Amino acid sequence: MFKKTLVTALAVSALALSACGASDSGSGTDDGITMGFAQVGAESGWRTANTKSIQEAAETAGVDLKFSDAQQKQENQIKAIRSYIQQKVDVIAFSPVVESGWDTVLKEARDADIPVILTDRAVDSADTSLYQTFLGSDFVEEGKKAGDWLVQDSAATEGPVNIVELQGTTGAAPAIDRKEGFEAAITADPDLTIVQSQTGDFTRSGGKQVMEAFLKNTPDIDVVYAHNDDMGLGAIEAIEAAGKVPGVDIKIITVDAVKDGMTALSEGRINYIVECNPLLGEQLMELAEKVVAGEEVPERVVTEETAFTPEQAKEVLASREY
Ligand code: GYE
Repeated sequence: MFKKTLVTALAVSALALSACGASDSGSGTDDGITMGFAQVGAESGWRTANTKSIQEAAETAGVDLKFSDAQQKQENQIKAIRSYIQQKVDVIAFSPVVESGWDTVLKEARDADIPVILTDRAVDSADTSLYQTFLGSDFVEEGKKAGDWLVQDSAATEGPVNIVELQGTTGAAPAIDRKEGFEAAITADPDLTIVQSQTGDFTRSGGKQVMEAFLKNTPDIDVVYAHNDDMGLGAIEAIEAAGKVPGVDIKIITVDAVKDGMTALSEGRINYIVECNPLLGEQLMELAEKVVAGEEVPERVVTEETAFTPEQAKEVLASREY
């Protein structure tokens, strides 16, 4: 805690210096802060909604946002963060594409007295003083909710239930944690087995391709567990092309609850969706302003989420924002 306060105190003096620099160069607003945001990419409906939320919230809060899209490559994110350090932004926020390999660049930010906020995805750095706070979902809990639903849904079924898993990006926190939570939950029923598990990189085309291969090489698939809606939607295309009925012949569980996913759920083509909230913009701007002002912030801010059945999807679909 003390360390964090010290770091932010230093950041405030850096702000005073960089504010002079900013007015000299004519960039930035007079009293607003400058944020460098290194986004993962544009891989999914979730990501599109997340980017929009961050851009809109920055505008509302008067935050001068420098935004970059890393196209799901860690090296691009590291480059973006280094350029924000060079530009002497007031705060850096980013959603790390994978968990590992951030210590060097985070130390560079700390040496430059620029505070860092993690949003959406976590890093696995042992030194948690490298960032001020982490705003995002509990992905283990999401995986657990998905598994708990399947345990309940399969309770009446006799015999083995063969699950294929479409994992998110290899090494990404939501892929690691959603797998872990799901696996823990399904141990409650020994009939439930993951018979295949591969990454579809959180994209629709990735989900489709991997599902096509699963359908060819794996007999008797009962359930698809996809780490996001987009991969589940890709799997639906593959299942239909193979002459099977998604949601009936093969049950589908996904995570996110974006509009396309919720539409498929309301039609019974997906059976259950665990919600993951992408609308993090407003909370991020609030945290950024506090961090730059040297105020204390919680080390972890967890997003509140629910889950949906087809009936519930029908009720909320019309009012779904994203
Ligand atoms: O579930 C997926 C996206 O990190 C929570 O990334 C996010 C995940 C989200 O590509 O759709």
